Amino acid sequence: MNSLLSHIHLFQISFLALLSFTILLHTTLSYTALLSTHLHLSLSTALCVLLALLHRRLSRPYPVFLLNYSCYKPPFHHKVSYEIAENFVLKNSANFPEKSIDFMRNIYLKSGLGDETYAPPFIFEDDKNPTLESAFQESHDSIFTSIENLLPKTLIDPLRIDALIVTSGCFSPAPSLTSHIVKKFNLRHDIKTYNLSGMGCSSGVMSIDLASNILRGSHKIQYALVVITESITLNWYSGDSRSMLVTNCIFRVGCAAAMITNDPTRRRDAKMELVHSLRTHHGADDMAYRAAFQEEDEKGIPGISLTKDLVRVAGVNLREHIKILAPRVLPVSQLVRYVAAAVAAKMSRGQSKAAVPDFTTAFEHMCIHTGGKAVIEQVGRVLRLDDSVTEPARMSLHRFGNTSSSLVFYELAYFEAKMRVKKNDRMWMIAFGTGFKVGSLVWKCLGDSKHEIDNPWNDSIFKYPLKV
Ligand SMILES: *[C@@H]1O[C@H](CO)[C@@H](O)[C@H](O)[C@H]1NC(C)=O
Ligand SMILES: *[C@@H]1O[C@H](CO)[C@@H](O)[C@H](O)[C@H]1NC(C)=O
Ligand SMILES: *[C@@H]1O[C@H](CO)[C@@H](O)[C@H](O)[C@H]1NC(C)=O
Ligand SMILES: CC(=O)N[C@H]1CO[C@H](CO)[C@@H](O)[C@@H]1O
Repeated sequence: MNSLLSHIHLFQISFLALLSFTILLHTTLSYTALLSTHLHLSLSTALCVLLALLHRRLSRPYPVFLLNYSCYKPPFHHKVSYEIAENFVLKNSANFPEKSIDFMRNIYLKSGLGDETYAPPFIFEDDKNPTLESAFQESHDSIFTSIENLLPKTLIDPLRIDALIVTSGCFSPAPSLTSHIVKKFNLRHDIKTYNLSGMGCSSGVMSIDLASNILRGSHKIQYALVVITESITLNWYSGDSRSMLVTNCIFRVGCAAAMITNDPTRRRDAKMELVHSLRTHHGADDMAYRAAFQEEDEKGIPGISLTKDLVRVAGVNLREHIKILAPRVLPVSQLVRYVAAAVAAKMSRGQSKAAVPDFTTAFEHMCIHTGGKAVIEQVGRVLRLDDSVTEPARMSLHRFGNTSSSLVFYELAYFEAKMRVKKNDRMWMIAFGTGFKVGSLVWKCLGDSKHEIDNPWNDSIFKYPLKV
């Protein structure tokens, strides 16, 4: 960092020195030797151009790398099958109507979740009460373990972390989760911390975008630790309103930690470089705003209600989002075809199908939001992707459930466990969140995937992909 600083200072000083030297040279010489003026003029112009080029290179935004990441895998005994979940519901609510149980069973069986997803710790305790203490236990287990696993992989001392970003959608205690991490890992007292809450499932993508914004413009901040989690303990819904019961069926425990850096010398040992990021917000529209909402049911029991519009909202807003993203990522030939098709669709006044760019020409791999089966299917429909492209999303849903904002990293781990990543491959992470938000990250892979012992899929990858 210091060397970079002095580099820039040295450069500015030499720039000024050279500039004054050329002006001086130019003026004195033009008096004495009129004939050679031309020569000096072109000499000084060349020098200025050279310096301007150098200046542009040095003042260019820094590159942003994903150095390494880790995904939390809860202990083996926290796995839940449908039987365990149902058993829990029955014990907890003695007079739960039979039809609500049937409804949940139905949702669960159609949800695409397997029998190995992980439930929060309180489910396995004797009194089964979602207390604040058990919410802390869930967050601490997942956050601390992810960071402990990540640090040795990045080979950096925790004291070198300059910024810490934590995102947890629904659980926002005081002091914040960032403080819990600073305390636990004894981080520096001048660390910049950001805790993001209430941003839903897309906040994993949003927090990487935030990290990149901080890192691109600063030589003072070099390493940003990003922790992406959700605590579902206090979101466990105990009433019997249908739109809220859905959440118990699909929300599961998960957490990811990522180390992001702008140090160009780490390119060699980084996993990926961030090429683009895009966030769009559709909250001005009523239906989009209400699609997933935390509220109380008729009996005053709080929960997150998912409306029937959710899937449609995801589709409509995805279309808006890709209109902005496509020109930035598509190869020219595909872009031309897309524009031509869009014009044709417009001219035919809805007679022919809406134009959809073929994103498989822009990306080798896609980590598609695994919020739920219907959402994955909707993305596949809107982008006209075949099942092989949505496979990682469907398999992540089956193995880990809806882990909210961290889900795109479980998918990245799937690609790696399957050894599918090759150097220079392009990877797209796309996520949706309450609000309603759509977020994209576009990465360039810097190396081939290799066997990693702590990949969260390490004990189950051989079972996947499952046949539908
Ligand atoms: C990331 O961590 C793993 C260990 O889990 C290590 O094998 C790998 O070399 C690290 N870096 C990259 C770029 O994969
Ligand atoms: C997935 O879970 C998150 C919260 O953990 C929720 O906001 C989101 O609506 C869920 N996705 C779907 C499609 O249900
Ligand atoms: C899988 O990774 C975990 C750490 O996340 C490790 O404890 C375990 O030994 C690994 N298992 C295998 C089979 O590699
Ligand atoms: C932006 C944001 O979510 N800030 C939160 C950080 O943490 C404190 C304490 O937990 C909250 O009160 C803030 O709302």
